Amino acid sequence: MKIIKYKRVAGFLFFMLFAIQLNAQKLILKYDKPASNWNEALPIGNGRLGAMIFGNPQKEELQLNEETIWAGEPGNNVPKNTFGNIEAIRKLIFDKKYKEAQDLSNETFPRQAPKDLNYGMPYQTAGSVWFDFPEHEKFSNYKRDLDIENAVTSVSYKVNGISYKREILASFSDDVIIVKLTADKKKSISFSITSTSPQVLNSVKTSENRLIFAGTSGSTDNKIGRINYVGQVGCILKGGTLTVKADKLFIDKADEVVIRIALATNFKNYKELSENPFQKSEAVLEKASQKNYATAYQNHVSAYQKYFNRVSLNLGDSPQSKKTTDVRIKEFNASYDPQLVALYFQFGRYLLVSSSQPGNQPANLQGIWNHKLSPPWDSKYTVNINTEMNYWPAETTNLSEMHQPLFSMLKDLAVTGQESAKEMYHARGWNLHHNTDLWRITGIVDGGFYGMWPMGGAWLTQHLWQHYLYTGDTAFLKEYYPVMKGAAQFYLDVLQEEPEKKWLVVSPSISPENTYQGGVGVSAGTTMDNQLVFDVFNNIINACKVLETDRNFADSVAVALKRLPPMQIGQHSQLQEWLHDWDKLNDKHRHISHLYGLFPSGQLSPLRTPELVEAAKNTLISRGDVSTGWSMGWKVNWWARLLDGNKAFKLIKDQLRPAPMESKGESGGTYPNLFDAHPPFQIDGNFGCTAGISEMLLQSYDGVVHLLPALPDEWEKGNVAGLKAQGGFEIGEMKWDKGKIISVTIKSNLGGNLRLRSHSKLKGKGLTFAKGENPNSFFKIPDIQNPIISAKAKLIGIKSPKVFEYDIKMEKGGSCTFYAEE
Ligand code: FUC
Repeated sequence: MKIIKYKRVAGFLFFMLFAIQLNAQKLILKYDKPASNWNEALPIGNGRLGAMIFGNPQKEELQLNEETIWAGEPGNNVPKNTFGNIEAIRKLIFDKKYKEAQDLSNETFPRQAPKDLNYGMPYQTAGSVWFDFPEHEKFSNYKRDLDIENAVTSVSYKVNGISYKREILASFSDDVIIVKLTADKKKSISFSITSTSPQVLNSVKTSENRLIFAGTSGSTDNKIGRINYVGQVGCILKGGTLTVKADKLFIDKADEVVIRIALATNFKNYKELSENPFQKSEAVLEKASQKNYATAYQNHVSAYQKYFNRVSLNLGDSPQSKKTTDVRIKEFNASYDPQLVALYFQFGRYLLVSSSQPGNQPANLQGIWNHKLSPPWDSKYTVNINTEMNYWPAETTNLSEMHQPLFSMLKDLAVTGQESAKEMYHARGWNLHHNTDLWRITGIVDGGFYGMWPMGGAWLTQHLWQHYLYTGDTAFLKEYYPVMKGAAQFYLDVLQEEPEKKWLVVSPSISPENTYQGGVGVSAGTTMDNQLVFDVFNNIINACKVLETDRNFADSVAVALKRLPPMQIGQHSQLQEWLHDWDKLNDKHRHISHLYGLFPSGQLSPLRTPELVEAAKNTLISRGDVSTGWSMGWKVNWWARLLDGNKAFKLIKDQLRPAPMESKGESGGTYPNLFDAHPPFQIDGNFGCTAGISEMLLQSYDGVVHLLPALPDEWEKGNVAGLKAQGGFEIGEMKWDKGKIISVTIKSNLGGNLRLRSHSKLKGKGLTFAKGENPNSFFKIPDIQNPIISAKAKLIGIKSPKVFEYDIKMEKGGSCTFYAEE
C-alpha cells in the first residue's frame, strides 16, 4: 500500500517536474550561437529604452535605443500656398483628366522634399555599450535565450572550465538596463566597458567610477539635430577592482558584477526640448543603484507580468519545441510545431509591452529597436497601415494600457494637424497625411503620389473608438472627443460632390500606394476613403449619443453620411478599389486597402453582407499570398474574418518562413530572432500576425462575440485565456478539442447582453437563443448600403458555416460558463 503511494507520489512529482520543465521551455527563444548579425540579436525594452543583445562571449554588444532620439528639431512640414493647386487637381479629376491631375500633384509636392520643407525625420540609435573579455575567445557549452515570460535575456558559456553567465533586462521598474555577470568561480570576471556611436556628434568619457557617453541626433534636410542624450554606466562589484581610463572602465577579478545603464534626452514634448539629460540619467542611475539585483529583478518581472500574464495560449506541443528557435523557423513549414505559433503570438505581446508603455512614445516602424542613423523609411510612423497595425493586438490581447502612447500622439496631431487642414484644404479640424514623426508633422511626405492621402486622422481615430468599445470607458471618450470631432470636421469640410452620382467623396486622394493606370493613383472617392469616412462619421454620431453632446453637429454629420458612395462590385467580381471599375486582374500590390472594410473595420460580414464578402474574397485570392511581412499579417486577419482557418494558417506559415537574406523587397518572412521581415525588419508584421492569431480564436464585431471563428485543422485541440471582446467581455478560459468547444468561461466587466456566436451547440445556465437585434449598445451593426454590382460580375455565393447564436444577461463583474452539447 505504502509502496504504491510512494510510487504515485514519485510519479506525480516526476510529472510535475516534466510539466514545469515543459512549461519553462514554453515561452523562450533560444539559440546555441552568438548573434552574427542584428537580425539574430535579441530585443529587450521597457517602452522607453531598448537594446539588442548579441551574446558574443568575447565582445558583448548592447546596441542601445531611447525612444526620443530622432534627427531634427520641433516644427511641422506644411507647404504654403497649395490650396489653389488642390482645387485644380480636384477639377482635373472630375474632368477625368487623371494623368494631368497626377502630374499637377507631383509638381506641387515633388518627390524630393523642397528646400524649405522636410519629409520626416529618422529615428536614430544612441550607439552601443561594449563589454570586452579578451580571454573569452574560445568557449564551449554556449547558450543564449530570451525568456519572454520574465522579459530577460541570458547568455551562458564555459571558458577554461569556468561557467559564465550574463543576464540582461530593460527594467520596467527602475528605468535602466541592468546586466548581471556571474561566474561559478570567484575572482574570474575581468573585462572592460566602453561605448561607441555612429552619431557625428558624440563623446565618451569616464568620471570617478562611471562611463558617460553623450551625443546629439543628426541634422538632415533643412532640420538641425537638437536631441541631446546622455548615457551613464555604473557598476557594482562583488570582489575585484574597478579602475577607469579615458574612455573605458576596467573590472579586474570580480566575483560578480551588476551594471546599470541609464539613458536620457532633453526631449520634453514635441515642441519643447528643455529636459537636462545629464541630471536625468544621473538621478535615475543613482536611484536604481540603491536596489540590489534580486529586488530589481523581482520588481521588473512583476511590473512586466502585470500585463503579459493576462493571456495564455496553448495550441499543442511537439518535439520541435526542444530545438533552437532559428531551426524551428527553418523547419516550420515542413513540421508540426503549433507551439511556435503560440510563441510567435506571445512574442508579439512581449514586443508591444516592451515598446509601448503609458506616458511614452508609440511604437514606430521598428518598435524602438534600430541600429542606424538612416533606417528604412526613417523608422518613423507610416500611418497608411503600419502604425495602426502595430496597435491591432492592443485591445484584443488584453494590453489596453499599451494603446495609450498612440492616443497621446493623437492629441498632439489634433493640434499640429490643424495647420495642414487649414493651409492645404481650407478646412476646419485637423488631418495628417501618410507619415508622421516625433515632431508630429502632418504635411505631405514622399511627394504627390505616395503622400497625397489626407486620411491619416481618419484611420488613427478609429483606435479611440475601438478602445471605448472594448473598455466602455466614458471618461476616456470624453477626454478624446475633441480629437474625434476635429477629424470629423475635417472630412465634413473637404468632401466634394462628384459630378456623376452626386456622392460626397474625398478628393484628391489615393488608394494607398496603388495605381490604376501607369503611374497614376490620384483620384476621388477611393473605396478605402469612403469606408474610413463612413467610420469617422458613425463613430462621432455614436460618441455624441453616449456623451449626450453636440446634437446639431451629429445631425450635420448624419446628413453627409447618407451621401457617401456605396461599395461596388466590379467586372471581375472583385470589391472595387476605386470609384470606377479600374481594378487590374493581375494586380499583386501589397496594399489591399479597400479590404479595410473587412478588417480592421467591421463593415463586411459573411452573414450580413455575403455579396461584398464574396467580392472581397475574390480580391484577396487574386492578390495572392506571399508579400511583405505586414501584408501577410493583414491577410491572416482577413482570412480569419472570412472564417477560413486553414487559409489563415497558410498565411501564418508564409509569415513564419525564414526571412530572405536580401535586405529589401516584397517577399517577407521571419528572422532568426522572430522579428518580422518586410524585408528589411519592420515590426508591424509581428503585431499584425499576433492580432490575426487572436482573430482566429475570437472575434467581436457584427453584433456578436464569435467563439473560435476560424480554427485551422492543425489546432485541433487547445485552450486560451484572457482574450478580450468588445463590450468589456473577457475569455476566462476556452478549451476545445476536435475543433469543438468543450467549455468556455466568459467574464463581464461592464454587464449587459452577451450575444455569443458559436459553431458548436452550447449548453449552460442563462443561455437563450438570440432574438432580434443585440440590445447591447457596444454591438451596434453599421448600416451598410447595398452594393452596386457590375453587370459583368459573376457571383456564385459563399457558403457560410452553420452557427448558433445565444443571448446571456450578464451582471457587471459576473461570469458564466458553457459547455458543448453532446
Ligand atoms: C508603406 C508600405 C511599405 C513600407 C512602408 C514603411 O509605404 O507600402 O511597404 O511598409 O510603408
